[in-house]
Amino acid sequence: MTAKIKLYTNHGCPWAHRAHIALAELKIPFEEEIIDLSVPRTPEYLAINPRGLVPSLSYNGQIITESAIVAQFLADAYPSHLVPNGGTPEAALTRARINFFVDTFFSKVNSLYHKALFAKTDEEAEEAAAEFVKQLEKEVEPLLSDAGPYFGGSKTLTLAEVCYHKNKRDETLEKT
Ligand SMILES: N[C@@H](CCC(=O)N[C@@H](CS)C(=O)NCC(=O)O)C(=O)O
Repeated sequence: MTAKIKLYTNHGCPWAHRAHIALAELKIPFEEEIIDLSVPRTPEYLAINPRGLVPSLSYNGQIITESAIVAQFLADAYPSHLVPNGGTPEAALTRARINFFVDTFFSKVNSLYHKALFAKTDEEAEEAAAEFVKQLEKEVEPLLSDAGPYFGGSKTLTLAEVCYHKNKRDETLEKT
C-alpha cells in the first residue's frame, strides 16, 4: 500500500529544501501544506511540531521533524542511489562519510559564510570571507578529494548533496 505522506513546509526555507530534494529525487508522491512563518504557528501546527519549525513530515500519520532526520528517514525508507542501505561495513562507511561531511560543513564553516553575507561593513565582510575560505580549505576540501561529479565519486546525487545544497539562509526567509 502506498504510504500517505504530507510535508509541512515553506518554499523559502532552505532546511525544508532538503526534504523537497529527497522527495523529488526518490520520486515519492506527497501532499504539502505551506506553513506561514510570518505569523505565530497555529495550535494545530504546534501539535504536529511543538518547535514550530518547518519542515515536518507526516508518514502514515507518524510525524518526523528536523530536516536532516527527515531526509535520512526518506533515504532509509526508500532504498535508492542516494545512500547505500545499512547492513554491510561498506554501506556503514559511506553513510559515516556523508554524515561527517554534512556535520563538518554546518559545524565548521556555515556560520562564517553567513557572517560574511550579513556583515555590516566591507572590512567585516572581507575578514569573514577570508576566514570562511580558510576553514573551507582546511576542513571541507579534504573531504571532497574524490567528489566528481557527486560526493564520494558517485555518478548520481547522494544524501550529501540533499543535505548540503543549502546555500543561502537570508533574513527575508523569516518573513516568508
Ligand atoms: N534544525 C531545523 C531548522 C529548521 C528551521 O529553522 N526552519 C525555519 C525556516 S527556514 C523555521 O521554521 N522558522 C520558524 C521560526 O523560527 O519560528 C531543521 O533542520 O529542520
